[in-house]
Amino acid sequence: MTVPIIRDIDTARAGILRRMPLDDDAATTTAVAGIIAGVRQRGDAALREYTQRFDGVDRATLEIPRERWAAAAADLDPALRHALLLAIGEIRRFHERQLRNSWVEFSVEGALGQLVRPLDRVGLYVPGGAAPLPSSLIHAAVPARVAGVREIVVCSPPQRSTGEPAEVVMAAAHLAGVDRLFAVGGAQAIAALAYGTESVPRVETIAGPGNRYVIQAMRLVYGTVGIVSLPGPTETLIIADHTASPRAVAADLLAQAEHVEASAILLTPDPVLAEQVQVEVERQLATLPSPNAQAARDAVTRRGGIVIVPDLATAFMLANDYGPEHLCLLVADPWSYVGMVRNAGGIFLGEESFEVLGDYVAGPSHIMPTEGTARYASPVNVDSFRKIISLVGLNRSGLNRIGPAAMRLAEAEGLVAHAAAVKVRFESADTDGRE
Ligand code: HSO
Ligand code: ZN
Repeated sequence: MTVPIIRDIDTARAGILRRMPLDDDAATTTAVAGIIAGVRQRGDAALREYTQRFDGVDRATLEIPRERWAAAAADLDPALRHALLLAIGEIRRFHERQLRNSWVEFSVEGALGQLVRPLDRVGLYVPGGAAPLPSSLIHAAVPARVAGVREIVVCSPPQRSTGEPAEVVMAAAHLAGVDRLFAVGGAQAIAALAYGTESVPRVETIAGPGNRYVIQAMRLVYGTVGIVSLPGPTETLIIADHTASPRAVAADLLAQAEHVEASAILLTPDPVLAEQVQVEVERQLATLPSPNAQAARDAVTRRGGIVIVPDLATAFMLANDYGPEHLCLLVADPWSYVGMVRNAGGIFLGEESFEVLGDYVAGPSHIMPTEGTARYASPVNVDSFRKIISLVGLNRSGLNRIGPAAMRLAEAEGLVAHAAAVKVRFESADTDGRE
């Protein structure tokens, strides 16, 4: 099956633009709840048992010593090491620009303000599996480091062949300045980070992508621990006009389509481009190896396609309704459309600024909101790892102005002791109980 061309907007809306809900089936939930209970009750013993069962690895200790990841970084292919360091530098610089200061505003009534404080300890999940993604480690660890987090703990499943996370993941942990690394994956890793075990410390918040077990575990432990986001399969929506290169459009669709369960969609007002891209996608698909080609074909045919829209305004309306993780603009003067975008994880502007650069080296975290959560959520950023503490430092003049209103509101709520706490401030000093 080739990538379909959909000529009717309602068909597109009812189909590829509707998103099939990800089935969080009852069996997954039951299995995950059992794993979480096991880790809560039996700590490391349960972690070792699940690691044996699910990863086929029997480890006496779960933590990977620092010297081990330092060695992995030292042994890394120099070009790969350089690429990781370049990416880390770009990500750091981008996130440094996000830092917000604490502020205190003084007036004759005293002061109000807010402290911005980094979280003490955060947990990052890095998937293992067939293709471990070191980029996902650095796209979470660097923002956390820039945020000022005291301790960054990474969990990543061990590979069956080595009993450790992939070399390149360990090397990335070293280069990104992670503090601790555990060879634990799956729902059990999320449970360990949420509740703590003898060896894995409990964290304040967890970030990172994962498979359906990992994501379901995040749902179930949310509240006990912060969860930055629930990343689902990656999504790309390209808006292109007659100025776009069919080869670049097809390449960008396929780049994201090769991720597991991805979706890749093109909206264009140009029927000629639509057909050229359809041909290009086939041509380029033939050059991909297995299993990437199968995954990519699946993404562009079953969960994606090309939609012909009447005009670019309609394309942006559909894109806003869909709220893609990645919105790629391959149109003349892409900057002129930025004001129209309300929902997207990231916007990629122009042919030289495509999403793969964002996946690795552009600077913003590639962990972006999926499944339409861009309606309310942001990419991973420094504030994912920081919190605000409010400061209230009023003086007598402030109290005089707003205190009576507090008292009246307390009375309306029947909260007598609240009202009394205001009232004593207005009673004379010689009855206040001081010596
Ligand atoms: N496009 C993926 C991130 C990624 N791509 C990692 C390559 N490696 C989700 O945004
Ligand atoms: Zn990608």
